[in-house]
Amino acid sequence: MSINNIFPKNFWWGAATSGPQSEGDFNKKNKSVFDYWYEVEPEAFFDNVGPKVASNFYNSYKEDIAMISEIGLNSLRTSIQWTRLIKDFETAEVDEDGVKFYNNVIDEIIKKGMIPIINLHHFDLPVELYEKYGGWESKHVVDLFVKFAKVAFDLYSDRVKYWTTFNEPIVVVEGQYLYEFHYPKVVDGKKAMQVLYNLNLASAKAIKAFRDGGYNKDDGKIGIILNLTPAYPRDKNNEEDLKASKIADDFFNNSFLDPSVKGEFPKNLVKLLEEEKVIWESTEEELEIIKNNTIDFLGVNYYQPRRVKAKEYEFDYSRGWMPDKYFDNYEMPGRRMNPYRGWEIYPEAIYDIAINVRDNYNNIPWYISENGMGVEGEEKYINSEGYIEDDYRIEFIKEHLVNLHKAIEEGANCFGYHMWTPIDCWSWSNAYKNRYGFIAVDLNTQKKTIKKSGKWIKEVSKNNGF
Ligand code: BGP
Repeated sequence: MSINNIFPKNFWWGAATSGPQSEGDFNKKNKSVFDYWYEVEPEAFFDNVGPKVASNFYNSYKEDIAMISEIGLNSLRTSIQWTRLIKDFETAEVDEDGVKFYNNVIDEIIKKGMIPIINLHHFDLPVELYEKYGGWESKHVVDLFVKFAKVAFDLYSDRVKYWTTFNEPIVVVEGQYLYEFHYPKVVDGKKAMQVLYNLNLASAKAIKAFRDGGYNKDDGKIGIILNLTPAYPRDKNNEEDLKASKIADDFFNNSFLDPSVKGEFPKNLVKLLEEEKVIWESTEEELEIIKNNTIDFLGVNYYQPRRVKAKEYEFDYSRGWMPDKYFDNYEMPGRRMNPYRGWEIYPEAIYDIAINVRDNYNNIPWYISENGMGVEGEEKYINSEGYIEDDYRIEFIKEHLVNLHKAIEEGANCFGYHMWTPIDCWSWSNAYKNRYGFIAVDLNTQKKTIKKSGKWIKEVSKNNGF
């Protein structure tokens, strides 16, 4: 077999999941906003399935990690649930069962020869902190997050060398404060911008705590996971379209990428928010913290591009100011879609992201921390041997990897590729509608079976390419 795409030495072949999407709420003493949302509005979740059982990782982590290592992965990301590790959020007093559980998970990952990457926040704010303080609207919550982060570093950084502060923080801004797809479904542009700022501050403060505490001494590194959705203009020769795409990029990508890598918010964004009188409250001291505590490495989640055009109609202020004042979404004719998720498939964007990071973000070390394809009704692809033949997923991965490989050959500093997700897991309000895993879960029995893509990735990992 000839291998056309060889990846750099020690490349991470892995996959990502999160605490709230895999563990289930077994023995958890506190509730996240998702646990709570399911309690009060179960019909908001596909087939009324909530996060209670998820993929049962709390109970089956040993078997699950064994399966994940069986498909040849050398690295695995999950997250620590704030609501599992911490009993009292103000004092950061731990819950002993949570401490033990994450100890076991981390030890097991390492025992199986994989690198653990541990994330601290995957949309799962404790609901108590929303009720008391308005969640991420509050700087007190920022400080409570830092306390939680310190506890996690203290407990696990002897074994965990790769930490990330947040997964897709812009989704918190979009889902909770602009576009109503996550509880509490507030629509408030000004609050949204304060939350955006506070999340950046929380990340920087956690990074500071990591370095001040010396958790980086023994090769420990800390980063952030951002979902980058490059904004492509309808017509790149049309100035208005181009302007619209630049503003969309500033809002949805650079608003976290710039502070995380360069320590500063994009100047044009700040100017625009000042003019609109929706700029966040900040202090000199906080901005210094953001400036001085940038990331060691970047995780990029890439699923879909964003296509925009100049505004066609005057902006409707009925719900107050919104970023959408400056652009309209553009449905490009002929675009390739994943119909189950409603996301465009455009593998070339991985190359564009890589070149952007190379040229405009100091070529910082980074990896693809999520990429994947959610498909509904995969049981129809089960073959006579009893496993899912997901050739569409293999094709999807190959196309993305070819683009990544090309960028690496041109100097992109990418050290890994992680799929969303190792084992089919619970996906927020889509619950178990679309499946993403290398390994399937039968929800009735919790039986797990390796898909064809799982067998395929094992070869890719073994050969360090394909
Ligand atoms: C990313 C999230 C994951 C995961 C994935 C799939 O944005 O980080 O948590 O859910 O998307 O998307 P979805 O679950 O919405 O189909």
